[in-house]
Amino acid sequence: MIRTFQQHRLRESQLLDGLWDFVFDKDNIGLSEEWHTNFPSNHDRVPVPACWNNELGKYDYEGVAWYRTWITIEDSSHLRLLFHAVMGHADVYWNGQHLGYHYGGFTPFDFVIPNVTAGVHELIVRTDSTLEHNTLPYHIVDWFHYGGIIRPVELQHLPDVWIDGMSITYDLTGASSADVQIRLKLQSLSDTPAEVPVTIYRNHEICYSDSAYLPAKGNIELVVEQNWIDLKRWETEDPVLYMIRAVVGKDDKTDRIGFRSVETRNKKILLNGKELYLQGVNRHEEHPDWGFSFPNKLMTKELDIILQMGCNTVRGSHYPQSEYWIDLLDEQGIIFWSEIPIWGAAFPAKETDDPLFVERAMTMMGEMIDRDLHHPSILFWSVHNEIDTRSEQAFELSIKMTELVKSKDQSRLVTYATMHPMTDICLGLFDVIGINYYGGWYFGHAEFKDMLEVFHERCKEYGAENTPVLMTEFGGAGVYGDSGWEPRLFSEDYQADLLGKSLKLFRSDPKISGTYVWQFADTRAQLQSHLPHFRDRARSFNNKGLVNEYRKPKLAYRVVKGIYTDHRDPYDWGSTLS
Ligand code: ADA
Repeated sequence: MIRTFQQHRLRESQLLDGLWDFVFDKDNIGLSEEWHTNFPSNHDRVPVPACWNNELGKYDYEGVAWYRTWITIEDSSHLRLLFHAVMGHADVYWNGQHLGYHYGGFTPFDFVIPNVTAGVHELIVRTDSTLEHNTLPYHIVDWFHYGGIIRPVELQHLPDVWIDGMSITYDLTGASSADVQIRLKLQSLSDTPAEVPVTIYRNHEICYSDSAYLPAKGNIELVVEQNWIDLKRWETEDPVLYMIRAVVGKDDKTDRIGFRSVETRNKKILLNGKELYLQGVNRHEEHPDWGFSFPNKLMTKELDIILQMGCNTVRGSHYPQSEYWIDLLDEQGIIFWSEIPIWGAAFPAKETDDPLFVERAMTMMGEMIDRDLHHPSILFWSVHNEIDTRSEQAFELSIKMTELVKSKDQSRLVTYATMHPMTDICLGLFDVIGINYYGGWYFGHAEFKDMLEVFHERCKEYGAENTPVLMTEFGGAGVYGDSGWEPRLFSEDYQADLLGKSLKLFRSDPKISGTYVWQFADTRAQLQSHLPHFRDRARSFNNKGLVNEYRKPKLAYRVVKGIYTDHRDPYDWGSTLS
């Protein structure tokens, strides 16, 4: 399942899961016509959705690969192919005809094919996972960037008039009331004009009923505005959700929303007017056996482990995560930080304004917001991580990105994570500032205090004295199972000790509103033979996880849990500092 609930009851939809024909194209010689008529006979078969790098013999391949499958259609109909995520460059061919191209990795794209005849049809997808200086992420990056069709491909049968989009926004007008705007994008594939009934349900009760007129092969936007009363807010301890279902002629679509406000005041983040202290972890959606194709079943267990640790928030580092995962967070009242893969520790300022890179970044950001607009758990849209925010180029990019976000969604906070807290020139541009700092790992632990002092002063200089601050990354590596009596670097003991000390320090600073430990689980790192940048990644993993890659707890997990489940006021920690 893509979501934790059913999105269509009338629209027929099928997941194209299974084994697809597959071949690497190492020299990039493939031509569409050739592969259509003559797909190499020595091809392999791989599962979809999946990452090829999790299959034997394909561990380290980055580059072009071709996929093919066959689709049998019983009765002529209009089809919609919805790709939930394909890594990197994707070209899609239907019976040899190029349907289109998408660049990205974690966001969906679709194609509508009208009047498909009954019979067997060929679907070919060319993918290219190559990372370069203007891809997202940049080619030097501290995680393994798997290739493939990583999330499901959905085949939908569309009626003549179909719902191309439903967006729901609201303005709260009181504690339990809101002005709600529902926008339906309707498309007609018919040669004749059509009048169709439109019904909208809120939790199974009809709240709107009328009809809509669509010109032949045309589209319209239907806007329904209503005042809703007796609403319950989405709160972390009581995350009330509302199902909204539109039925238009023979088509339908269901989505889910929650009502809540978020704002900042005097360095605090307020949810429904109440101050939040955030206790979180950074989560890569990655596993040694599934790569980025993280199975739903494991997500529920992962969330249970995170909840048991006392977290009330997760940062989706460093790319748009599965809709299923965000649905689980909506249901559990867990706050989510969502971002796109602009990962910059090694990303030079001069590359940040490459027009193609900027265009790709803006597109991915826009697609992420469009996809996830309705999730109440998302409070933060983050536009970049650790780029050179001392530079003019990063300043310009930040302005472009924040403007884009605000033009699409004003109901959330715009943020980023800086690795230059003492020299950053972008501090004044955001609603919330995230700091990534590795005191006790890449430099001494004592440097945290000095850094925070300088940073707080600098915030005043940049007009950010009231901007909330989150420690978005800190930590150190601990290799699972390596424990002893002495806190050696890379031992579980060192990592646990470092995280305990760091959390206590941050909780004694009233100007910090929360923490995200780097990181929840160990993650596969880039191949060291391939990129020499991450030579300290023992086992070819980033070992800073609280649990290992198979989600087994390290000592640090128990230490963080002890702090996150302590019911004292988070700021009342000064006396416990050692
Ligand atoms: C950075 C980065 C993370 C990770 C971390 C580390 O802050 O954002 O993705 O690479 O450093 O482990 O050094």
